[in-house]
Amino acid sequence: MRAAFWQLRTRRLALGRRPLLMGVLNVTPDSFSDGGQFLEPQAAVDHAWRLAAEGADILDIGGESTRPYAQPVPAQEELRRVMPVLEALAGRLSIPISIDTYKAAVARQALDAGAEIINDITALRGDPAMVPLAVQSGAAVCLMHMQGTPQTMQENPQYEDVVGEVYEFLRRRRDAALAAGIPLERIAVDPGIGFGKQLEHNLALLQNAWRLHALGCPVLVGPSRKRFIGQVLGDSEADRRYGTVGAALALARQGVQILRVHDVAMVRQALMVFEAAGGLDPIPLGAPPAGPT
Ligand code: HH2
Repeated sequence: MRAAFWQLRTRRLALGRRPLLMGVLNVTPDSFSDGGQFLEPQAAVDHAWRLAAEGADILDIGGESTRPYAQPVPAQEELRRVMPVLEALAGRLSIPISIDTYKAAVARQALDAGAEIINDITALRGDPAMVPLAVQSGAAVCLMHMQGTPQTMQENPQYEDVVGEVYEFLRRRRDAALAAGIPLERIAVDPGIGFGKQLEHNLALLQNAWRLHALGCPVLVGPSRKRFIGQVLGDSEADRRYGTVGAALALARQGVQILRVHDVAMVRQALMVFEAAGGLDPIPLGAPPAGPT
């Protein structure tokens, strides 16, 4: 059931026991945790190299913040932000590049410049030209769940059964992608932590991420530095990198194949030690310690 690889445009990513890391590069003035830090193309390019050196397996480049209440950015502006960075990296960086956009005009130019993955927070619903582009280009796609839009999603989001509803949504979006001609092996699914969810919804999705393996696609989750961490701690000012590590370990234990994170070195170190210390092994609860009989 658990997908063992993700087919990208020109290569295949093997998905083992330990999750791969998708490093986040936000070329925006207003992203919630790192807005403005990498708006200068050279700062963004430098950060991309740093993420790769820290062990990122994928680089996810975005030119529009989708934090709650963020205003949409015209495609021209998004392109102006991301293309110089993509052009400086493509063909040089050895790890595959993903473009975090729901606009086909942005994805098209990014793919032309060498990107391999369309990371679409609208699960290919945001722009009618996105599905044909994904089919024709052979790009891999990440389909993410969101209730509402970034402008409305945090206005009292409601679910009867958040895990079941997110699963059903991703199943329907997967089936729509398949029907349009995107092969299963190119599709990843993502429960969309923080996108139209309250604390209880985010926690239920984190606890039940393993259920998404039944969709037959790699599972990608983005808990990095998100608000639920401060809510768990009861401290909105806390340094959320540590909580991100906690979420990453919980997701690794459930076999989640890809984690989208800002702090690649920190999460990678935690995952490597977690694996070495048996954190990914089944726990033989109740078994007596081995010893002389
Ligand atoms: N989260 C964000 C953006 N893109 N893509 C996927 N597939 N999954 C996510 O959870 C996800 C995502 C939001 O985080 P960030 O990019 O750091 O912030 P902003 O949208 O403010 O740029």
